[in-house]
Amino acid sequence: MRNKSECLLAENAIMSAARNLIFILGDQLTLEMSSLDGADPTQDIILMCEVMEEATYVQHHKLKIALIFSAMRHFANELRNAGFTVRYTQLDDPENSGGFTGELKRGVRATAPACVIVTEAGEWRVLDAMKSWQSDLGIPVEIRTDSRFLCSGEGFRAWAAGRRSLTMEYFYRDMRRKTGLLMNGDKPVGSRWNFDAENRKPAQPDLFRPKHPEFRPDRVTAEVLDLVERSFPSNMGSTKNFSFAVTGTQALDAADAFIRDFLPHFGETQDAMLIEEPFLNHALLSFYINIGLLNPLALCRAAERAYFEGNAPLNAVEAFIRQIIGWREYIRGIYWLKMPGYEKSNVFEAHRPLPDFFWSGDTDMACMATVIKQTIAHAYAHHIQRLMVVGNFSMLAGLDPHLVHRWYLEVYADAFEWVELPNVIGMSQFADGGFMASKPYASSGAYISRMSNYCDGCRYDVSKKTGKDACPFNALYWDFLDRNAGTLSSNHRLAQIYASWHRMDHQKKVAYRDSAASFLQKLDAGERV
Ligand code: FAD
Ligand code: DLZ
Ligand code: SF4
Repeated sequence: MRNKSECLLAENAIMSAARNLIFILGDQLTLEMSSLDGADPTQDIILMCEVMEEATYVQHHKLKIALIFSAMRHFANELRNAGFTVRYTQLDDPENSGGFTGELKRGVRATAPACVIVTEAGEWRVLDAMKSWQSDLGIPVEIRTDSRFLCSGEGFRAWAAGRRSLTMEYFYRDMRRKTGLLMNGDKPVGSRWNFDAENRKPAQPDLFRPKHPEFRPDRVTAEVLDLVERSFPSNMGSTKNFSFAVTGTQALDAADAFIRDFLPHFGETQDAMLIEEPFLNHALLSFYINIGLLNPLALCRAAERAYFEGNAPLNAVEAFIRQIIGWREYIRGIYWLKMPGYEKSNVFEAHRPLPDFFWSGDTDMACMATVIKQTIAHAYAHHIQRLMVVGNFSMLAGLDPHLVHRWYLEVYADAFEWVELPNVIGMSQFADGGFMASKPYASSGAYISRMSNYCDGCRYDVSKKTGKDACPFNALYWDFLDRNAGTLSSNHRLAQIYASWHRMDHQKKVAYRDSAASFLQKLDAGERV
């Protein structure tokens, strides 16, 4: 790997091939990409490719592949309109080598550049491959930092060094200071850093809640949808109702709609779940932010403006900004701190395979059925659905965290390993033993009942603790704590819960254990649960 100045020197030395080949990946779709800094449309060439290696490293949801390919093709057109020459390989191109390295080699052979320029990949797997490109190709390869993030991998490592615990809240405050977002000098606007005490209420169905914007496929998208249906017929979902934004302009329209119609209520319904309203006041913007169609900092500035102009309350705006400059950046920091190897974390030694209903939603548990069916339909579920329904069930039932991670990477359109893996392994499965979260996000059915209307129509009874009609989350919750007491009972945040378990009548404990065992037996036998 060479640095920028070495690359320019190499370029000057080989005057006959002074052009650079700029390689843009499918989640780097913005003219602001660092790989394009200083690019010269009159001589540099852009390389983009749809490759089977990326499309099959997990069996991605059809909508996810379609979004990425369509956004890539639209971005290639945007680059052409800006005067660049784009070498674009489509998936079904007979010459397609099937992988990033192969396509880069073909691109170098065809264009004889002085230098290859890329922005660092978001995923460890791809960055690792990038590091061998220079020796593979025999020409300089310049890997630039991804300037879309506020905190680099090294920056996070420095922040984490010497801390006993990596509390997100402190990291977030540093990001507030760094960006000046919602700051009055060195003090937070409203004199508090965090307004979550005013957030997180249950919600009622609201016929008058505005609809999230939908974008009709154009000709470019229609071709991609056809390609995806032909090439990945057995992947999850259908492209029939594809309505994602696929250009930066459309994504900005989606962001404007969010800030106008949903941001004012964002905080208060952040944890709520309703059968009839899968999206509530969530942003539905992660897919666009993660592939480069929206700039995260610009989005936060737009949300901040809504507060200062009196269009959204502080509790909502602060919560939204915290998700992006706090959680999103923190999660990425954890990824680079812990990779490689983080994906193998399994502190509870859980080895149960995922039940078939994870791919169909065919289960009597109304909460799981709702979230999984919604995931199949939209390649989307909001945070609490991912964390407290599917994630919670997976951890309580002892599903293998590595398989859980692969499922999340497959099914959500916003899933890229750098953001998905710490959310699953660290936050939702506690598989890293508490490196990231101070206690497991485990709950019985009571939490789901309080925050949703799922239990109303469920065949299980959330108020029953044990027995075949009782909500399975109830017995699984205590059984999880009991079977993992060796790992968890010394956690001071769980002290009261373990004290309740120890005080519990022996017969009651046996009933919980038996109920959990018979549920898990049915699960293992592939019976309907
Ligand atoms: P909103 O709820 O409206 O939040 C606004 C924005 O904040 C999001 O667009 C996102 O950019 C950011 N954000 C919020 N929470 C997080 C978080 N924990 N980590 C990172 N960014 C966050 N997010 C992904 O982008 N990709 C994933 O693959 C992913 N997998 C997840 C898996 C699990 C088990 C959990 C618990 C969370 C996961 N998240 C993931 C985080 C979060 O659930 C999604 O970012 C969010 O649901 C996206 O929907 P939204 O745009 O409507 O977000
Ligand atoms: C997710 C994805 C898929 C499905 N396909 C492609 C592709 O064909 N070409 C491409 O450039 N990118 C794709 N991506 C996104 C990449 O997986 C992502 O850019 C890397 O994982 C970054 O680390
Ligand atoms: Fe889910 Fe239990 Fe409620 Fe049914 S009763 S929806 S299984 S929490």
